Amino acid sequence: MSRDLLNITPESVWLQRRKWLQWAGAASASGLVMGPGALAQTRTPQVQPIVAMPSVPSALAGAQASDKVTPWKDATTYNNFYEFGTSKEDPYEKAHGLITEPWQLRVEGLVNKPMTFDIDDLRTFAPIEERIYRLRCVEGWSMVIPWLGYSLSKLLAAVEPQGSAKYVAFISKADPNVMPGLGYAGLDWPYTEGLRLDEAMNPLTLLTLGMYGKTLPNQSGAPVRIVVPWKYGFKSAKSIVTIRLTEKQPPTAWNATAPQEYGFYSNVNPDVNHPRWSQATERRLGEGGLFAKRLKTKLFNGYEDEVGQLYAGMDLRRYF
Ligand SMILES: Nc1nc2c(c(=O)[nH]1)N[C@H]1C(S)=C(S)[C@@H](COP(=O)(O)O)O[C@H]1N2
Ligand SMILES: [Mo]
Repeated sequence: MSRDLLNITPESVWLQRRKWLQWAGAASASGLVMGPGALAQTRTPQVQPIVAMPSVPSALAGAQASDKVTPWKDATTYNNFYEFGTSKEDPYEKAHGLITEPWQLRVEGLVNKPMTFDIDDLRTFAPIEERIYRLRCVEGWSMVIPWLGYSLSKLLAAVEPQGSAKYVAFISKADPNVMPGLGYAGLDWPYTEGLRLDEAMNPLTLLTLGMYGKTLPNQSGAPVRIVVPWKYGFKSAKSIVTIRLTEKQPPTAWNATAPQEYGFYSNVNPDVNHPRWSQATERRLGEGGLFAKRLKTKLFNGYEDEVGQLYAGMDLRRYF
């Protein structure tokens, strides 16, 4: 683990910005999506380019997954993003119309310095790290994804949370013109999620700007999402436009829809079953299909060393 990555110097931010501009410049000058390993997407004219992103090694090496990284194709064609419909291939097939540039993220609420970030500012706010995290969906499947981003705590520190701030709400984009799921997918829109402030400040909570060395594809929550690796996947809100610090626990989309099935905490826990199915095991996408041996699900998705202390003394059955 490299200590100096924890101290962001203005120089490293500057270097990051310069590298980013080089990549972005190369991409737009050629009229194609370029850069090492970049995928050229050609489905429709309004497709957002997936541009290679520079990154530095993660300071959180201890939290990196030892598991095999899920193939890109599995991670980007089997998704939950109900704004685009409820079947797994809907996001891949229908999210192309989402316009991700320009994009602004507003950070507001109980803070001394509310701020609005353009997506380019977010990409250069702090050095971008690659973090290989497991993501476990409450439905019983999981993936291992090399995300790109930096700890949300860095952004939250900049807006200076007030003493009364106890929770952080995340609000996703809701645009009926490009999101067919808003009409029928059964949740209250916009999609909302939330964390306790100390959970949001935990270094594992990732403000995520890319994956597999590139900017996020639309179906994965472009251009900016949250990833909370020790909680069920629905806590990791996609395509967010607002982060709001609050005193009271904020309402969240799944909890509001079915509170007896989806708690506010939703920590991955093999000992607390969903009322309609067991959470003891999971299927890893891309590994042997439906007949592959299921893996044992781990408490806090295997991140107990990093986050267990957040829940010391709490009854995890009551606060599921
Ligand atoms: N805005 C929004 N965010 C969302 C969802 C959604 O429907 N809308 N689905 C969640 C669920 S249930 C999961 S499992 C993860 C899936 O992330 P992935 O498709 O990148 O694997 O996104 C989460 N974030
Ligand atoms: Mo999920």
